[in-house]
Amino acid sequence: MGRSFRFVILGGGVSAGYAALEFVRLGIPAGDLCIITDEAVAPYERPALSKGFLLPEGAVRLPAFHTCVGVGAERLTARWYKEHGIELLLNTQVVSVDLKRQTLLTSAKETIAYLMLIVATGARVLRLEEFGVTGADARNIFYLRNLHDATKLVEAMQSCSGGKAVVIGGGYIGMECAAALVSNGVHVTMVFPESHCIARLFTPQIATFYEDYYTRKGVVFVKGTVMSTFESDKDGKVAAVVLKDGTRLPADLVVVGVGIRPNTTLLEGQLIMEKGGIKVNGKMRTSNSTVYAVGDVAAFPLKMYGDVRRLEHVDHARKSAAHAVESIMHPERAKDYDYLPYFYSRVFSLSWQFFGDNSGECLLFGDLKSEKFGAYWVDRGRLVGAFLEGGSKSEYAALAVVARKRPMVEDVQLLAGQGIKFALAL
Ligand code: FAD
Ligand code: NAD
Ligand code: ISD
Repeated sequence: MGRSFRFVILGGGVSAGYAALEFVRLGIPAGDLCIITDEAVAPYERPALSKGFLLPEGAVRLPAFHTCVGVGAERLTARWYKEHGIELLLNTQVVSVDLKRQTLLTSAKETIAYLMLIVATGARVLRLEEFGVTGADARNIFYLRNLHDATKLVEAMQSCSGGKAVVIGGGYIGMECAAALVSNGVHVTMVFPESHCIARLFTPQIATFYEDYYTRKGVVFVKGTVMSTFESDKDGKVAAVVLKDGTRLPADLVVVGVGIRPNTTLLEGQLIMEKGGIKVNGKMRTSNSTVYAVGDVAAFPLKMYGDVRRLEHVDHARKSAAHAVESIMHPERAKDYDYLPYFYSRVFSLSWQFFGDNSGECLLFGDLKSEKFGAYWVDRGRLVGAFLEGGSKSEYAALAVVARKRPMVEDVQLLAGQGIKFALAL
């Protein structure tokens, strides 16, 4: 039998870092907490990997972006964990979990026992092979989920200046990596099946603004189609992307962002699952009372909208982690998680934030030409979601307030006319 801890966090990403900080804030004794991660470094702010990390100049590198600098809190380096008596097991994969025995087995063949487990395993990238694409084992095809991926992408980008990249996928990774590639002097073609980018959130009108901006930066969009094959050269390096209709796009490198799958495999058959993730209650507790789940992997009750969701964004990872720790440490005072969805992105000199829900009718406001515009979503007479490009700190704060309040809207045209002033006046 190996070691035993009061609390174990399975996974060492964003949620793990914010959970560790909360445990320390709430005063756990040294020796109580163990974090097990298959990554080589202490938890870091994953969003930096597709933004500051990929910049051609002044790029951020660890230790600068360890959690929890993303919210302006302490920077938790490996030393911080040591100083607080937290066992941080790096380069260690958990290969099985036995919820009945309350033990985990690691790739180092150590059995670790826990009283309380927090599952913070995040997600893995979907690979093109899973869509039936052939030739995907060629060199210079990159995915982006962790520091290792980002490091390889930076090396390839730097040796490819003036060359051609094809970006597969028009979601967050696709759009942020395309911007980084352009900034690094690489010519970019984007290929995705939808009729517009960031289809999970953007309306066609919002997407047109970003696509036009990218087009002016030289990006070529190939929409409404998917790829079928990669061609490689005699050295096994990717040479071209071949689309379903036979179009051949020459490529020196390819970046793929076609979505993720939550890392639930170790818990399947042991915990109740929902929406592709681990079902939790308002305390982030799973169907087993000694197990909590947080971040990308958790399907949680979204109190504001009365439904269950799984969110793949950093703000929820941070807050759900802190909430689980609060629930574990102070069950008597813990309330149900009452989350306001918050997403954002930054590309080139653009920056947007969104709060709430993108359901119902979308009303655009502001001036797209001046790069300062926004949108409200109105569902069954209520303002439920708010988006703003190029806002100030106080304007974004006002968006959060309006999305939380969900005021009734009598005249949608008046609301669109008022624009950001409506949120600021609340
Ligand atoms: P993760 O941060 O992915 O952490 C999971 C950890 O568990 C990883 O370290 C993983 O290696 C480890 N792990 C998994 N299985 C095991 C195992 N069996 N044994 C040991 N360790 C294991 N969201 C935003 O809102 N805004 C952004 O700008 C943004 N940018 C992003 C940029 C990139 C490149 C990526 C990949 C994501 C971005 N996100 C962004 C999403 C955000 O980072 C995630 O929602 C967040 O990281 C989820 O936190 P998590 O702790 O659930 O998972
Ligand atoms: P995503 O869900 O944002 O986008 C997936 C995209 O894959 C879709 O938009 C679609 O265009 C594309 N796609 C699906 N099937 C395809 C196919 N067969 N061929 C080509 N394209 C196909 O996922 P992502 O962009 O891969 O991002 C991965 C994760 O990282 C997500 O959880 C995302 O939320 C997170 N992330 C978030 C941010 C942010 O919030 N700013 C930034 C980066 C990453
Ligand atoms: O939320 C974030 C984000 O977008 C980043 O780039 O956290 C990181 C840090 O701010 C990086 O230092």
